[in-house]
Amino acid sequence: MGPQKSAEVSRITEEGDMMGGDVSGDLIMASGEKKVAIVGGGLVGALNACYLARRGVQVHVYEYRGDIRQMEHVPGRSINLALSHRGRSALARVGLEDLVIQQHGIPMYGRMIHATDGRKKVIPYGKAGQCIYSVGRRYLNETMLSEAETHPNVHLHFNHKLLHSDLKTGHMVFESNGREVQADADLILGCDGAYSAVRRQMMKAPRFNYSQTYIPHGYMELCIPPTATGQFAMEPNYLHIWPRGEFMMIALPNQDRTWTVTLFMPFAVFDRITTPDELLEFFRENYRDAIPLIGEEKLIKDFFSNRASPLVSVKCSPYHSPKALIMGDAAHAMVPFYGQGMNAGFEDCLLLDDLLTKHDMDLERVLPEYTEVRNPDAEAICDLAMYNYVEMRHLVNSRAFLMRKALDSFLHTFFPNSWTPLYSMVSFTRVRYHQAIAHKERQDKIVFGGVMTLAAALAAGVAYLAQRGDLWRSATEVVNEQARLALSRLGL
Ligand code: FAD
Ligand code: EGU
Repeated sequence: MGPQKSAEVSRITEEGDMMGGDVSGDLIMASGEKKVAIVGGGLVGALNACYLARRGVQVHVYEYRGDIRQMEHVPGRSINLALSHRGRSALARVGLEDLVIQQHGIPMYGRMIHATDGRKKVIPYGKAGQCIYSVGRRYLNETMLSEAETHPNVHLHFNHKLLHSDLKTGHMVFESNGREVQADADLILGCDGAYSAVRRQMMKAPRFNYSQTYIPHGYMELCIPPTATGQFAMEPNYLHIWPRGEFMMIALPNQDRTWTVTLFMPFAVFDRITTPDELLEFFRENYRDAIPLIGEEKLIKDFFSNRASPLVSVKCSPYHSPKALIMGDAAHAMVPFYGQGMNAGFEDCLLLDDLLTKHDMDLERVLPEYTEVRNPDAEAICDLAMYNYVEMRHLVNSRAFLMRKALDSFLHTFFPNSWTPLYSMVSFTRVRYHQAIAHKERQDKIVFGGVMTLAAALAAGVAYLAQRGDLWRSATEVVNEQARLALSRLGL
């Protein structure tokens, strides 16, 4: 809060009536008069609004930013995202899957790997036709906000920044256009992202677990424009990857035939590139084929007018307080190396919806069960994403790693029903993340067992041959001995 506000703080209460009065512990939201406050109108907050709208409760979304539907440029993170099965399932339940995918999704049927020498190789995601979708963050967010707004019980409050909250009573204080605004709710859904203000409040409660890790890598978004004839400058239906060990670049297609290219590298490397010549030198060495696609001038302009953004991973528990629940990045921010942050956040909405139905809106049952069920899976996908961040550096040089990957897809093509690679379980099923890890560990044992069996068989074979060699030798010796004996008996 700015210091100038203290003198003239205007305290207004929105919506007149305060539904947060019943601190008595009656948290069954059966009536349509109950109020749910969603803090954050980003991807997860907007989807949650669509879900809650259908339950007839009063839904109030408080978003820090202005209405992105009225903005020319939306500042902030990643322009497009990979939408896969979990996210699609969550959109489907509120009737948005087809709209998002058919109108604005660009299918990606596999990865296209760009080698340093410019050679390209496709590795499909799965069986023919299996794909993930590149969708625009802004389009997705706007679509969900507009769907939510079609329900008369949904109220969107833009330019509202949560400053303080009491998660026992449901009381909230916002800053809006320089004024302080108060509100109350029966339930606060903290969907306010990786730097969540609702979570910050939860951290003040005893026995709240929290850990965060910033990785040494940052990311910067660049852009590949359409060709002179207005076409995609690369094969559009793939996720393009330039794996380079310590660095990596990834590109997803946009609706307007541009590409959003995301450069991941250690901040230390970003810092070492200080002049246009150093930048071009770096690109010539590592991403030569991308230079003409981006354009030298544009590359220089965009790189030096941008700055690298940090990547944080957050784990915490529990996700609930008496009258609050954190969801999406607020509960489980992860590094983006599995393309699952939004997908996991959307799946959160599915789970909450399931539990609200199961317990007939009884929050005293819903909230603890939500934490209990979701926490192992959220931490599992945070771990998987972090593991992949480490693993991806071996993508270029480790032969054993590449062979393991090849074996995985080989087994998947021949035993599609019993052999599923981890990425496939993560992106193409709703197998619980923690179970996907367990499944992978079982398969690793089988592969390890298989390799060991093969090695053992090989060793046995060699030993056998060696032994046969010995036998042969001893047999020859025996024969010779017998021959000598026989000859001596004959007196020769
Ligand atoms: P956010 O999208 O961050 O939304 C939070 C909202 O809360 C914002 O609108 C913010 O303005 C608002 N807010 C914050 N504080 C306050 C406050 N105090 N008061 C009121 N409002 C507030 N995920 C995928 O599934 N696939 C991908 O391909 C993918 N790629 C990614 C690439 C990169 C480089 C990054 C960084 C992430 C990627 N993700 C991807 C992850 C994805 O972006 C996030 O998981 C997703 O945006 C989380 O949604 P959210 O609604 O929880 O948080
Ligand atoms: C990273 C940044 C390719 C968008 C992991 C694959 C990602 C995305 C992969 C970003 C990679 C890495 C998978 C999907 C997806 C791959 C996946 C990663 C979308 C193991 C905009 N990852 N991402 N794995 O398989 O399962 O294609 O920023 F480069 S989608 Cl790091 Cl499936």
